[in-house]
Amino acid sequence: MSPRLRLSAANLSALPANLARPVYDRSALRTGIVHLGVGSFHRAHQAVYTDNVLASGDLRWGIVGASLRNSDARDALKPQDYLYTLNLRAETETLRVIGSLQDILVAPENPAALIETLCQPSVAVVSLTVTEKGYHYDPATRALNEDDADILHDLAHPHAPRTAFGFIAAAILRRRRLGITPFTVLCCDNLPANGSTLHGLLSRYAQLVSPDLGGFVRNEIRCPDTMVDRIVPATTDDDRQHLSETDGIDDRWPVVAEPFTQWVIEDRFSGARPAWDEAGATFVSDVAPFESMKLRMLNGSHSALAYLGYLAGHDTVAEAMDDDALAGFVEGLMTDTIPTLDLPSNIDVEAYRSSLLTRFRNGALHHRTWQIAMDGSQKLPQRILGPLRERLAKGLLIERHALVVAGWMRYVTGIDERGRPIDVRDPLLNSFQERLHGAGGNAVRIVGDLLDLKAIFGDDLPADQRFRQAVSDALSNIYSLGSRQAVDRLARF
Ligand code: CS2
Repeated sequence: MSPRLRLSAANLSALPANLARPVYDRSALRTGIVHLGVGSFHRAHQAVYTDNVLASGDLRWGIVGASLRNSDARDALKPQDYLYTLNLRAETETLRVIGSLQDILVAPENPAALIETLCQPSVAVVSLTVTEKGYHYDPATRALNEDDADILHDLAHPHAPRTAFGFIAAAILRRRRLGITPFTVLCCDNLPANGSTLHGLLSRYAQLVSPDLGGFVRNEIRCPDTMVDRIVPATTDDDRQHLSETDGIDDRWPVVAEPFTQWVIEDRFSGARPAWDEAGATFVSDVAPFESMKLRMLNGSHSALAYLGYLAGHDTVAEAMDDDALAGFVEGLMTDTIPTLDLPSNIDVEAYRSSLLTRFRNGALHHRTWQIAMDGSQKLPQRILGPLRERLAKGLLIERHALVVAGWMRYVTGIDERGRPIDVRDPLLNSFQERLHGAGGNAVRIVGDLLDLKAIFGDDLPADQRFRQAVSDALSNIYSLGSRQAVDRLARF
């Protein structure tokens, strides 16, 4: 085995030959993109498309990342000059060092530095992967949560904000005063109609800063819609060790992902943009059909595998897919979802469904059901309740979607089927705990208590008797039969 090398700019040329690496002059990069939320997904997706653009010779698009919460990414990546390894795994494995990330700013340490970087005239795109909860909105109505402590903080402290909205609004205001052209704001999170949702929220936030800024954001700032896709499990110590032992590379934060990647972007930018289309992305005039197909088919199935799979004792998506009951259920759930979609033209939806099943079976990825189960209150509305509403309106059966809702309810009770605690992570956790106090395993009571959460279910679903009944029956089955048996009954019908 070759001696171990610490990943860094100085060591790039000494890396093993099987590793692809940046072929461009990183010291000549300009900063064209500021990205908020430099987690693993961004580093396995947009940063890779951008690395391809840089490799084609257009050096205007270096990325400065910003962490809005903690310094972990900066601390891990700074000593290695922000280089990291992308490890794509399926039957085989490929390794590539990505060079598009130039710097990471830690916003809480120095908010002014982030605002200043956002105001550099070379910055034409501000992109975001801050996860669903980073939008501080009500998923059922898509309205800004104006009572949210962080939003109130930012309105009171515009020069030292905490949220993406606070930073972006401060930069838009300052650029406007300085006569610098506005940037495009690009949402890369799994929100429904993600660009227009972001545009509505940002406009509302700006309106609360001042009516003048509100009008400017509404009329002048563009937020194209995007559909982003690549399965990227959280990096583990085993992944680091594997890279070190197998390839001799010490990388403090490699990213492990599946080979598949897709990015569909609405071509509606204010100024210049990277030629991501020449780097594998697709530009279209309407992203909506791609986005709802992906959110409902892929992410909806993921959430089903997460709650029902976790309860059935499966640690990863691939393990859950090895269980015939769950695999059959998810296939059926997708069959039920298809009639709710307004499909992109030229899409073979059956082929799309079987490609998703194959991707979920990728045993080389350790994608934990617990990871996907996180923040369910922010995910269920677009993934499961959207298609469920449409099936209700069409008079179609809703049993499978209702079982996913019941699985989520069972999961957020915080105790698994063997009586062990579940580490539930969700911004509404306190609300769940208050509501469920003393509910025990009483399915009707749990359903009643949780359906009152209007931010998730809106006003319509709790008032719908078919929905209420289907979820109560499904939860009773989970309690009486166990989730695996409850799933098995609906796997194929
Ligand atoms: C997953 C997504 O964690 C989750 O909620 O469903 O991160 C999923 O892996 C990606 O959207 C795939 O593109």
